[in-house]
Amino acid sequence: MQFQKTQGWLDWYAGPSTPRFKLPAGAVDAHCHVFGPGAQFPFAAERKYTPCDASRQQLFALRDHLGFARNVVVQATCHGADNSAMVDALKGSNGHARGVATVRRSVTDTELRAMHEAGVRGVRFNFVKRLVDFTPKDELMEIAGRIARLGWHVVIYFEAADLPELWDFFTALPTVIVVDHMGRPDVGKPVDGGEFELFVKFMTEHANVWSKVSCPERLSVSGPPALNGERNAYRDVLPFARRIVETFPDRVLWGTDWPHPNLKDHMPDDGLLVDFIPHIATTPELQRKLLVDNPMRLYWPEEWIKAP
Ligand code: 0GY
Repeated sequence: MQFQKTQGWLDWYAGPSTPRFKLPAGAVDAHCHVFGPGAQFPFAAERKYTPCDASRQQLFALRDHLGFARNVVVQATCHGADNSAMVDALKGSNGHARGVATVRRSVTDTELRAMHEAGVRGVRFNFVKRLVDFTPKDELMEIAGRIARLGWHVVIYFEAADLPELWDFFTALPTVIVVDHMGRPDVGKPVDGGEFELFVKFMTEHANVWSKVSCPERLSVSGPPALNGERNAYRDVLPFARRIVETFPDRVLWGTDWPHPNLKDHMPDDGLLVDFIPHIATTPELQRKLLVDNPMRLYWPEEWIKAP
């Protein structure tokens, strides 16, 4: 099937630079997606955008170029609850990728078990209104109860302003919870202001809550490297990410977010994104936890060997 990309869609950046920061051995890109290819894995009828293609082969080429060893492939909303493209990526990864799925209440136990076999270890609940239609909370809670039995976790994606309303639901979830992109703080507000303090309190009071400290390119208002000419761009995001990494070093993950859906102004060079990491995780120990120990503990616990 042929798909017409959403008008103004920015394709992922071909020819990313080689990062100056050398990733630790065994590093995991814990948030990335595949899109189609649409001719093989058609996009969902209920999607809110139609992306460019971004295949598993292209994802794995980027992984090798940047120096990552593994990926966590998160189901993108353009595929709805049809996890075929994501599962195909896991199956083609030689055990080097795990996945996070989107499922509906109608998913069968057999389907869940097949996804587990393929490497799925979580489901994503998305509350970002421009990306998805509303799903009743009782349906999500029922799904959470079922996937908890498989040892999976729940990934949640929401915007900072919605945390107060979602708090009771999130804190009732029975699994590990992984928050996408620090709950999308407004980085124009102070890092010690009320909005981000609420997110820190969420993580402080609930030891089952983890956070991805990813997506500076999505959160930044100060602009991309092409505009300020530095490899450590997106400076306005630094204090937020650094605070989460330093306060919760054992509950943070990092990912490229390749192929970067819905960016309107610029497409980041993924090599530059990797060079952002040592500015938020400033010691080798913090870097090892962020990039190796934490994602391995969550996604490959059977292979994770705690560093001495
Ligand atoms: C991200 C962010 C976005 C999109 C999706 O699944 C998706 O469509 O996650 C976004 O538009 O903010 O994490 O990829």
